[in-house]
Amino acid sequence: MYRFLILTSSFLVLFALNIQAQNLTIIPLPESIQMGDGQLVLRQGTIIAAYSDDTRKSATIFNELLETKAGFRLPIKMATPQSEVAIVLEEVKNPENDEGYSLQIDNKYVIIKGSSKGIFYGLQSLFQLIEINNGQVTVPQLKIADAPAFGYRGIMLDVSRHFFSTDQVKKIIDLMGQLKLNTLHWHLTDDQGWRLEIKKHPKLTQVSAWRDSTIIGQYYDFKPFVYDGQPHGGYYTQEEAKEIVAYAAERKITVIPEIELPGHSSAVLAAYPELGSFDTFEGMGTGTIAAVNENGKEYDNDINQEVPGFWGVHYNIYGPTPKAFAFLEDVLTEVMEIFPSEYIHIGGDEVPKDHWKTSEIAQKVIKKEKLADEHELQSHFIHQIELFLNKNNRKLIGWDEILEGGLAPNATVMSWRGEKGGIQAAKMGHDVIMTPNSHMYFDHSQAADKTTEPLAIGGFLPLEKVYSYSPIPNELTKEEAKHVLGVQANLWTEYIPSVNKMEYFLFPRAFALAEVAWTKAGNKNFDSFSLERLPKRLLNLEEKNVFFRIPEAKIN
Ligand code: TNX
Repeated sequence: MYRFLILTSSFLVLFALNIQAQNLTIIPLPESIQMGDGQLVLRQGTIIAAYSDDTRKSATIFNELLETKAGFRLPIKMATPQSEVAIVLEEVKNPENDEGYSLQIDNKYVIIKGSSKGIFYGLQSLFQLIEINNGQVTVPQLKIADAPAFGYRGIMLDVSRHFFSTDQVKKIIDLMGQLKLNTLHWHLTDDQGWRLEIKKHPKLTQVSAWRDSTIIGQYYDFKPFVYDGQPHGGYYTQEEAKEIVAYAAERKITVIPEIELPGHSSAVLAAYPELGSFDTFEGMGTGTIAAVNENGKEYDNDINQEVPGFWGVHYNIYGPTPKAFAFLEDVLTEVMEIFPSEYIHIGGDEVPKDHWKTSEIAQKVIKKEKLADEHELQSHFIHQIELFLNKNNRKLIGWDEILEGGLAPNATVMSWRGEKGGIQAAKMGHDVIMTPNSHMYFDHSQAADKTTEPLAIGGFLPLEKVYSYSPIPNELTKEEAKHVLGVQANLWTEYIPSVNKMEYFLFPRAFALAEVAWTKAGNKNFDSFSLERLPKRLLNLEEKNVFFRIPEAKIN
C-alpha cells in the first residue's frame, strides 16, 4: 500500500504534464495507433467470441488479468450475438507477420485479428488499454496495427546460482507474456548447481543440485565473503519442466534450455569426476578462483570435488573424451524430449582452456584430430555436439566464445561480451542474438551509487540505458543485419537469492527490453515510455504483487 501511494502521488504530477498523452498506455508501443472518439464500456456480461481452443485459452488468460483488475471475468463463447457489445477474436491464416495483429475498438465491438500468437498479443494490448472510471471498465475507441521489430525477444533466467520454484518461474512467464516477450532462455546448469532431473544420471540431482555455501569465495573485486552461508539447492523434475514448457507455450513463449559445456560444469564433475580431464591434475596449483575456507585453509574446488559454494569462473571442465560425449548425448536426449524448442543452448562461455594444456587426455585428442591448440579443441568439442543436435533436427546456440577456434557450421551466436562476437558471426552469415553486457545485464545495479541499492555483481545499468539499446550494430550491412534475430536480457543470479530481489532486478528494466525488442526503432521515445506509459504499467505490477524498483521521477 505504501509503495502504491508513492507511485500514485508522483505520477499525478507526471500525468498533469502530459494530458494529451493519456491514451498512450501500451508497452511495448504498437506500430501505429489511430485514436477515435469516445469509449466502449465492457460489462460483466460482455462476451468474448473465440472460435478455437487456442484463442479460448488466450481469452482465459486475458480474463485472469481482468479479474485482478476489475473483479470479474467475461463469458467466452463460440458465436457473436448480433445485438450486444462483444470482443471478437478472429483468427487469420498465414498473416504477413505471424506475431502481428490488428485491434479495432468502435462503439460496439472490439475486434482482434491475427494468427493465434497475434490474437494473444492483441489481447495483451487490449488489457493495457483498460481504464476503470467510477467502477466502469472502459477502453478507448481506436485502431491499432502492430507487429514486432524482432522475432526473438528474450530473457535469460539463471536458476543455477539460485534455484527458483516453478511457481516463481511461471510468474515471470506471465509477466513476459504481457510484454510480448517470446523466449525464456532457461540457464539450468552451471558450476554451482544442476537443476534438471536426468533419469539416466541420477547423481545430477542427488549430488550436483546441492551445494554447501560455507566456503568463503572471492569474486572479481569483491572482498572474500560468504554469500549467505546457507546450503542451497533444488531441481526441477522432468514433469515440472514439461509443465513450465506448456505454461510458457500458452503464453506464446518458447523455453530454450541451456546445458553448459565444456566449462561451467563443476557441479556435474563433483558427481561424475570421470567426465573431467583430471589426469595430470597434480601440481596444477589453484584454479582461476582462489579462495579460502572458514578456517583459512586454501580451497581449490578442483581438488575437493564439491559443488562450489562461491562464484566466478571455475577451473573444472569436461574432458574431450568418448565418455563425456556419451554422457552429454544422454543428457541432451532427455533434454530434447522435454523441450520442443528449435534451439538447444550449450553454453560454451568462459572455458578455462589452459586446463586442457596440461591434460594428457586433451592433448591426445588435439594430436589425433590434428588441431592447432586448445581453442580449436573447444571448437571441435562444440562441433561434435552440434552434429548430434542437428541429427536430431535441433539447432545449436551458444555464447560468443564458440567463435574462438572456428565456429560450428550451423551455430547461432549469443553476443554477450559486447557486440563484437555478434558482428563477427553475422558477417560470417550466422544468426545472432544480441545480449551485450553493456546494455542487457540485468544483474547490474540500477543506481550509480551502489550503496543505495541491494548488493549486485558490479556494473551500472539504468532503465534509460536499456531503453537506448539498438540491436542492429551500425557495422552491419542490411543483408548482414538480417542475421540479428533479436535481443535478450540476462538475469544472472549470483546475488539474487530471493523472489523479491529477482523481481526488483527485472522490473522495470524488462519493460525497456520489451520496447527495444518489439517497437520499431523510429517509434521509440524514452519520454513517452517513462513518463506516460510506464507509470500505468507499474500500477499493473502493483496489482500483481510484483516487487519492482520504483524508477526515479523525471520531470521535464
Ligand atoms: C559472465 S555472461 C557469465 C556468467 C556470470 C555473469 C555475471 C556469461 C556467458 N557468463 O557465468 O554469471 O558473467 O554477470
